[in-house]
Amino acid sequence: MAIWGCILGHKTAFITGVSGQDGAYLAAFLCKKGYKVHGLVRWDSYVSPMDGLVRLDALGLVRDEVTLHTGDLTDANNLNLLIKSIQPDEIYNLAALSHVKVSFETPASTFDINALGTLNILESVRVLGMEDRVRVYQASSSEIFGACPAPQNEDSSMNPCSPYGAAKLAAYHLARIYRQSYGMHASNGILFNHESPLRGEDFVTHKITRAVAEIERGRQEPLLLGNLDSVRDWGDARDYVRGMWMMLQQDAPGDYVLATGESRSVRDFAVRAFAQIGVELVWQGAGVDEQGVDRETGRVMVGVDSAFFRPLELHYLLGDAAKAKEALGWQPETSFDELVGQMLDADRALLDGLVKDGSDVLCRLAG
Ligand code: G4F
Repeated sequence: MAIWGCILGHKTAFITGVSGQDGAYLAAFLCKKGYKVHGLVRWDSYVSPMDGLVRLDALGLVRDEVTLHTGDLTDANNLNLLIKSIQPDEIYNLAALSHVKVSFETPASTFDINALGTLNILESVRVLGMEDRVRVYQASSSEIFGACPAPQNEDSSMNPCSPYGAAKLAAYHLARIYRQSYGMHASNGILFNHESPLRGEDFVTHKITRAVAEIERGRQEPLLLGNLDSVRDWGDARDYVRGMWMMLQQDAPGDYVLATGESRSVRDFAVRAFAQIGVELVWQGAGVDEQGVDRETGRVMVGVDSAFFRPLELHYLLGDAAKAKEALGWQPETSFDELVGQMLDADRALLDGLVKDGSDVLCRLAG
């Protein structure tokens, strides 16, 4: 019989990818719940400020409360030893190469980390004989749906359009196979895009809010984007980490879509962000010559650069999270406008030097 005897507040969680947006928010969330949190970080997280531990720092005490372990998802032996010594009740596998465009440039390492890395976690739990006592959350992605017509839910067909999506689909199936073969409590969270002030600036939402804050402060160059017509279902990362936890509190494992059920184009996102600094964008031209212009002054604020196009684009994502709402009682709490406003405010505060590294603002926003 499974040993779920830990009193809530004394559970131990192991988070891979703890230095990323979701990892940092999840660590903060679990610490607040009284969990003992261990996190896996790559060695270079300690030396590179951009990819490093800034997010944990930004969430205040989290970094002190989290026990960090150096490791790598592709090193099975390392994972084995860590899981054996940590003896987690819950494992959240969030580590991944998460940038879809980059996955076209580094498809092999994307597969190593996103697919083989997941297999290494599942195998560690199995060979250690811990399948009855450990619950595993696998960070799946709406990218697995690819070209499937919207809205997408757990029963939709899966036709990924990128090496990233294909690797995430392999990982999704592995979690299901280990669940069915070995009775493992392994759940897939099929998350649609989720953003926050901690989002990396190479993702389109933060790239936009950062540029808008800079333009508000005198930057002259326009913001250059790729496909303006891409449609995404953008939610708030803080809502989504709560959903991850909820999945692992269920008696039985399962697969759940987390999404807002609202979709907007990249163009819409830019319009909304510029509106917050009093700029009304109007669009002129087409294709790579399209420009977003300030209606009042005629100044070009947004341009298109084909360098940001992908070899194959996933055009339309819109999630149907009815199952998560029904079975988990989960629902998103932050509206789209609040999300855009919070991201912009965090960028403003950082640029104004009100905070050294955004910590104060980010801390307030950690929720
Ligand atoms: O912000 P993005 O890079 O996110 P993308 O590719 O949708 O992936 C994110 O969400 C997935 C969940 O669906 C996660 F699994 C994944 O790990 C990641 O978190 O791009 C969003 C859209 C794309 O269609 C892209 O082509 O924005 C378009 N876009 C237009 N201009 C751009 C840009 N994307 C980026 N990154 N940079 C641009 O300049």
